[in-house]
Amino acid sequence: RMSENGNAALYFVDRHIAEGRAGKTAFREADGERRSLTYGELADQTSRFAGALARHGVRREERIAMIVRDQLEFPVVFWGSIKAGAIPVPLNTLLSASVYEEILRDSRASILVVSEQLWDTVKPAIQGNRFLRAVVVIGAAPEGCESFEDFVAGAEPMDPVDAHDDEMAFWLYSSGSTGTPKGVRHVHSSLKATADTFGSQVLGIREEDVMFSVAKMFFAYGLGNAMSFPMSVGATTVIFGGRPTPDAVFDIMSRERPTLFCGVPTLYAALVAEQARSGMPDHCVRLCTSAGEALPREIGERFEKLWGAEIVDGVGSTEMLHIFLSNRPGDCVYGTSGVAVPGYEVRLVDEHDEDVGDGGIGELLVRGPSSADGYWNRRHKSRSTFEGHWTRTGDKYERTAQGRYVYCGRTDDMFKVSGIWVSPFEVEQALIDHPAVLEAAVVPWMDDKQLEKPKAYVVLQSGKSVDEAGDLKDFVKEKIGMWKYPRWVEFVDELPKTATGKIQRFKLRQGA
Ligand code: 3SK
Repeated sequence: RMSENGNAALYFVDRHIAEGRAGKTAFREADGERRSLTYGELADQTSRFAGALARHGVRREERIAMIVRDQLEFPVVFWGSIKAGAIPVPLNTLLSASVYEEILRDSRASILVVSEQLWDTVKPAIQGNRFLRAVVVIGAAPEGCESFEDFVAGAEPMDPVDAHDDEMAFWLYSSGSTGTPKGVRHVHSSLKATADTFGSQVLGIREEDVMFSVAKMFFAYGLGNAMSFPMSVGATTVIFGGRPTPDAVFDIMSRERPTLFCGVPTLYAALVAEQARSGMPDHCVRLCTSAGEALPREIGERFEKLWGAEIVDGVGSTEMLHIFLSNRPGDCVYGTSGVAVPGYEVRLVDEHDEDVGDGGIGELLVRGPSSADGYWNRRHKSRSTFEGHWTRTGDKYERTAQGRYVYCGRTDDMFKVSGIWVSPFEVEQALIDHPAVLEAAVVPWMDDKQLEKPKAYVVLQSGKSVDEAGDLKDFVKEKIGMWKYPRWVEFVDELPKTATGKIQRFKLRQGA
């Protein structure tokens, strides 16, 4: 488009003033001082933050790194940067100093905004960084930093700069399930594209909704759930900066009364287990979503029975910004990832890029309006991931005769036993069906003949035990077949996971 301003902040923030929502609560905190922010205050504070960036000499396309917990300043910094034409780069708040150091160097951010609670971790990461011109701390500013309050004090409000729909708006760093983080570059129109597709046509989000997402806003799943979807319709988001334990979630359900809840499979499993101990919370959730990894059928079914609300399980990626394959409210088949979200197309291909028919397993490719523009400074990886309009997901799927997609694992997690492909995910599902098992991860393990066989790492439900590992082996043999059962079972307290809940199987593999 040539004439209209495509700056995403106009649609998500300033439009609400013209539409009479200045007094409506956009965000309210469920912890700390329990502050809240109306759409009017958000419009004003984001304009002032944009003005503060300009006053500090920040130019268009400069990166604003954010190591910010879920708190009111998150949307202010994110949208304020977009208004200024700068590029907000929200980072996972759980990373180590060495990873922050690498990302800050890679992104060449000129401003870093940090929550005070994270300062001790971040401090060593900025020593020797030549690109940063200011470090802004939300809270009390340590020496050499500026407080957020001082940074914005007296700044002239700035209107959203003219931007093209296809212009870079923000980056997210994706670590995938392995490897070093890559900057994923997204454009202004992508946020609206995900709100118009998954947000509106699957979730059916509306102005009266109150959203609560346990996935934090630095993560693409949380960014859509807690920011762009509710802001696309003028709804309210409950923000929680702490760790979403089942206790904390139960408390928020009854105190804050969310109508939409976005979780991840591990949490749903823990909520079901918690419910058995402490009863049901008083809640008014009408619909839940799950992503990050496939939701085990058993957990979905048990949760829905207890809570009276469906979990719409779907799959998305940082590269596609949000969910592109999903179940639908009123048509959830647990154990599947559903079908393509309206506006997206998916294909399954074999190792020669030939289409795979129903019942076969292939890599999932997706095309749709929110795909990233590419990775920052990773030309090779960009070319092998974004192939024309299609994006490779690295996930293996099977399409059933009913046209639904069933997750089979990552392309690099699959392995062969006696010449037959085994999906670790299928073995994990079988293990999770055992009443004593909370979670499981399966990886290939070399036997004494140097042949690969499945090995399982198992977390038991609290207070439960199995007589011995042999019980589980027999259980799996009976459920899914002789060659797939885990030849070794190791009981562990927890599984290694990414911040977004994906099991890091590579950490469990031999020699990893
Ligand atoms: O992991 C997912 O399924 C996901 C969903 C939405 C956005 C981002 C991701 C990685």
